[in-house]
Amino acid sequence: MIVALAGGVGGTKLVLGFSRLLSRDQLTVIGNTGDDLEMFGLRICPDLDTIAYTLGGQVNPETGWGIEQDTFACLKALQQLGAPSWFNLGDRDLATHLWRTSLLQQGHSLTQITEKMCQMLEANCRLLPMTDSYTPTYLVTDQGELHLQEYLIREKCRPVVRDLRYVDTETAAPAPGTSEAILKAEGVFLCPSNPFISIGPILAVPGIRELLVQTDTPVFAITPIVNHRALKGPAAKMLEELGHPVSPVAVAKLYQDFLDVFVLDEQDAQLRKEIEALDLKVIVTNTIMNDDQEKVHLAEILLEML
Ligand code: FO1
Repeated sequence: MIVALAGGVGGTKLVLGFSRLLSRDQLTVIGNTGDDLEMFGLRICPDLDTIAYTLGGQVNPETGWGIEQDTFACLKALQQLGAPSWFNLGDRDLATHLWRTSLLQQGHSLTQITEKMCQMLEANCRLLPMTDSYTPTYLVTDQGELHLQEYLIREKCRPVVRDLRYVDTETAAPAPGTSEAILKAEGVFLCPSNPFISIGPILAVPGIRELLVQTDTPVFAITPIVNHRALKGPAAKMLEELGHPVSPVAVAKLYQDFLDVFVLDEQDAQLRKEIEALDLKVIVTNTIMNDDQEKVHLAEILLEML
């Protein structure tokens, strides 16, 4: 059994690779819920949905999030009413948020709802939210404090990021099953996701980082930075604005206290020695996953190395 820590679209590529090689019982995914937002009274969990839609074969292949061939009639009607419409909620996607919110209101936990969703969508993994609590990520920027989705979508990542706040994580507990999964795992993989907004919120849940430090299980991180650029999203911009070099070495340092193996892209092979000097093992391979075959291939290499 392996555990993958994953954020949104980038991390889900590797999760899909693992899911094609392993059975549901062999793959536990701990998903970031720091991206979650509450809008129109609905609880929206973009990263959990991205993973479930992708593994269930429903995801919009053009965006990597949302549902394939979804329509936006509700969004257009909201626009007409002058309601906020910067977050593109599709009609079918809205069904997920309606269903999830009503179950939460009836007292079901996010863990239970996510398990049911994966079962109904036939998503081949055990998907656990990092916590059952609502712990949204806020960014302290030159334009004030913004919810992560406001920064990503409404403000198109333009504000300068000064700091991050993982709101209410101090009192949150890891979701049931997460700690046991990490302790039982033969390997833990940090997917190639943004270290600040995708992996950072998971590590901020009290107990998760500590477990990774304590466990003898090998912990791998796959680089989200290749050739000075982020594979997806604002990771490079954030590294720079938060005072780090835009380099896989900076990402390795963020995880150094618990990491065993860093997976570097072959385009950055010259950085191997610098990362080995952090007392980490280094694997150099092609980490760019342009199609499903490459996703499965990287997953295969990682499982072989394990
Ligand atoms: N990403 C966008 O770039 N624009 C959107 O309007 C948008 C809406 C959206 C709705 C539901 C959902 O599950 C995801 C959505 N995403 C959208 C993706 C999401 O903002 C991010 O990719 C993740 O939160 C980052 O992991």
